[in-house]
Amino acid sequence: MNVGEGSVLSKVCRPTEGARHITLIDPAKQSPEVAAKRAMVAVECGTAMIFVGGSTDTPDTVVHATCVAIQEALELRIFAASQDPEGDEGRWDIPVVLFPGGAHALSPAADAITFMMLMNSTKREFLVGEQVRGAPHLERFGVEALPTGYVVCAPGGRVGEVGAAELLEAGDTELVHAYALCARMFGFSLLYLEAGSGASQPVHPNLIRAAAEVEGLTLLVGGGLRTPEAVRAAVDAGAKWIVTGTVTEDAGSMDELSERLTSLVGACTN
Ligand code: 1GP
Repeated sequence: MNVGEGSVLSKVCRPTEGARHITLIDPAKQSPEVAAKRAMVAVECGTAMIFVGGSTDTPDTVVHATCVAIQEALELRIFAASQDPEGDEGRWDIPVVLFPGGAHALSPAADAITFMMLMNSTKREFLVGEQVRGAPHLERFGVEALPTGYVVCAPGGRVGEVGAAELLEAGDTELVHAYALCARMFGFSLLYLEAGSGASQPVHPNLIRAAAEVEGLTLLVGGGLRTPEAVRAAVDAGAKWIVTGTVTEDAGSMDELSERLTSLVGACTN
């Protein structure tokens, strides 16, 4: 729900102390109604952006229904806040951003999309093929593209396999630095270091640190971040956005979700 002034990109790249938190909702993992409930709990806990996507084989109808449900829930919260003298409408001004597995997972109801090149893929499809297929749809939808370099690091998980990525290992600091330089030279604004959803280990802080040395990119880090300590290590190394998905899906109740997200969001700034 991008109702404020300015583009989503300007909000995403705004310099901040510490990092901000993104909740990734995979439309394949729950109904649109449950996705919207989870997203609202996440915003209450301080998450600053919602990503919708993840799985590679979700049809766009499911992605769209999830985006619509989340946007409607945010609109209701904004309306409620506008009726309350002490309400804070800005709190609910949260971008809903597609994080697609391919050109099939798009929706006009999103505010923006991480328009990604999987930079260390060995397949044309993920370097530029899906992007060429998706671009005309995005143009028609008027969904803002956030130019993003996407680099998959070990262990890499399913995205590493499906994306045929040459995984970066913990010691590949020069290589990740070169990828970051390359991303900036392509004109990308965002660089996303990914360990894979549900990864046993998150991206090694040395890789984050080496990528963060390159100025002019906003650094996102995700995959396997489950504890405040792991989040803190990523933030200390230079991550500006922390992405978590599995902790949201795994939570047994909305209370448990709230407890988990509060501690992870807190670790982004403390
Ligand atoms: C996946 O980085 C995200 O693209 C989130 O990973 O599910 O491990 O939090 P998790």
